[in-house]
Amino acid sequence: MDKLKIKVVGVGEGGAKAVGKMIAASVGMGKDVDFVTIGNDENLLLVSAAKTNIFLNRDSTMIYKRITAALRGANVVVIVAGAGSTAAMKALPEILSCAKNQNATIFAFANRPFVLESAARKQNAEFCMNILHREADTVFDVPTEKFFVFRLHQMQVSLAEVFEAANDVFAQGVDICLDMVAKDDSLGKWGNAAFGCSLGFTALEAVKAAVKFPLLDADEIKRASKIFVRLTGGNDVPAKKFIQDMIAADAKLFWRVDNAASDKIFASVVFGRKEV
Ligand SMILES: Nc1nc2c(ncn2[C@@H]2O[C@H](COP(=O)(O)OP(=O)(O)OP(=O)(O)O)[C@@H](O)[C@H]2O)c(=O)[nH]1
Ligand SMILES: [Mg+2]
Repeated sequence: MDKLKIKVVGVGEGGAKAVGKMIAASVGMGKDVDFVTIGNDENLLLVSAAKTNIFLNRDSTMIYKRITAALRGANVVVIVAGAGSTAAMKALPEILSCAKNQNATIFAFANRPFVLESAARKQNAEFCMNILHREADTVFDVPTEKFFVFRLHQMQVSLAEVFEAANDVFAQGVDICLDMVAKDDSLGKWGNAAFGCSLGFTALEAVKAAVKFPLLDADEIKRASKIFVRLTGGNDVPAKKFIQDMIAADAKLFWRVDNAASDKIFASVVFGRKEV
């Protein structure tokens, strides 16, 4: 197959900020990736480094046209959004229908509102998560509370800092997924999924820490039906044995080792959960 054409779409303020982080971190380097943001805040879109920025306060025919033009030709569409946002309410149905119409594989990274957010946001999130689970091939559905742990070293943590952590973590997740689909585009269907990553001095140490990543439940690895592991170098034999010993007998393991000039090994794992 020809090189995959990938579109990463940040929806709302959160999605746009996560996309900004990805661009700054060169996520998707060497791949055919375009970044798109879609939102209500024109000022935020004005400072965006994404290739296309779509303002939502227009008539809906115009919005659909612009989304269609932005996603044209994509084999893979990756959506990043705060699921409680009005932007997601408005844009997600359009993005999903447009991506489906061109048979793109759809990934979504979405966070649910924090417990103290409004009932309206929680309602938005219910709607948005439902359509994502129904229409996307892979959904990383994360309660915002889970991101607190990334700022635990701070004395006081504001919600803005927790969102900032969410954006960092999602940027990392998108990076992993872009490698996952680049390896084999049939890897695109992971259902209700979760991911983790970590540095280690050895590949074994790195994978052990990655499977304990705070977004993962304790027994996630045992429940997974598909597992993708990416390592940057190291002796991967002990790491592979560790993973193989943990996963279910009928689970499918995809393994990838890249070379990187660093003393430390970086491990990333993605789990496709078994339906229970
Ligand atoms: N990942 C992430 N989520 C965020 C961020 N800021 C807010 N959220 C979540 O997303 C929802 C709010 O959406 P925003 O990202 O602010 O989107 P918006 O386009 O400003 O839409 P509205 O705020 O609803 O008008 C909230 O329910 C939060 O849980 C962020 O920076 N990153
Ligand atoms: Mg907002």
